[in-house]
Amino acid sequence: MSASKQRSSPRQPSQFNLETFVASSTVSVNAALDQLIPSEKTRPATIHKAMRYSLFAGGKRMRPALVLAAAAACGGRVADAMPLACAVECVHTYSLVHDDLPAMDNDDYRRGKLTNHKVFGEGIAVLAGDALLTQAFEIAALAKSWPRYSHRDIILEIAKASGSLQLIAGQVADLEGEGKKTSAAQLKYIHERKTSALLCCSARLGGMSANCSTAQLTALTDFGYNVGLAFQVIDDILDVTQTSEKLGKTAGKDTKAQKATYPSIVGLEKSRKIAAQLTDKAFAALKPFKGRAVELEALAEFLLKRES
Ligand code: GRG
Repeated sequence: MSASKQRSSPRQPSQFNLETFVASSTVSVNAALDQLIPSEKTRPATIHKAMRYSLFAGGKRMRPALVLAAAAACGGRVADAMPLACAVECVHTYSLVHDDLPAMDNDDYRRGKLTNHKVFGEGIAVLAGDALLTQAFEIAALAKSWPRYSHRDIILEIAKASGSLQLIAGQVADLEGEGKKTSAAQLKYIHERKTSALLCCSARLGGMSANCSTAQLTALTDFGYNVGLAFQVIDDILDVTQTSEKLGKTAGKDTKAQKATYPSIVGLEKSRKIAAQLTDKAFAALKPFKGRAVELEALAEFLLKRES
């Protein structure tokens, strides 16, 4: 059966409820993050307030959900995956805090709230981002080890996804491309790094936390890459089709900043088609799990259909 056929077949509601999975994983991730991040009263209080402000601003927690879903697909335990789910959310939140700075995207709203620098000032926002990134590595370093994957493997995984060849590379290309003519290939390069790398890393970390086999890790990489790219294509579409209220951030910013996006290069309809095709590929990648990756399948479908 083709992946698109699989996707269009209705799922039994009793089989798996994604809403319940995401809601309960969000509650557990929030509780774990609350334990892991120094309290607002810990000196210097300002930095911990700023870190917590953005971390608990109401993000969708999609990367942690991916970590936990990938762990579940590999038969892992939530407790073993949780530190890594928290680590990726710290990296993600750092990237948003820095991306919103006047020197980058210069945005006033994120997750429906004023951006970090609007509340704490630019200096503290830079430091809050730095501290969140550093916190991710501390969390991973303090996590318990796994037989097949060492702390070195885990730390490398996070470092590579957030480093100058992936997340930062995507941001650099994005900054340098503003106002210039961008080809579809260049745009794919940006999206692969700026967005897909951390989503792919999330899926891989979930598998690694469950001591997954090499074949499972390959499947999760393929899944994460395609879901990650689809995520950004959808993000581009939402930027031009949704309101700021719905998105919790300024809508239409990409067009205003003359940023290349999938809709601006290939149009809205083709963009939707590309996102669906990437989701099909993500589904196909899950074949080795023989139907046991229900959480990942449901997440991929949800991400394709999301409206914010
Ligand atoms: C500053 C190093 C550095 C990198 C910035 C993440 C990023 C790169 C820029 C933010 C803007 C953007 C469009 C990023 C692409 C990834 C993306 C769509 C982020 C938003 O993720 P969501 O929708 O956000 O999961 P929430 O708030 O729900 O967590």
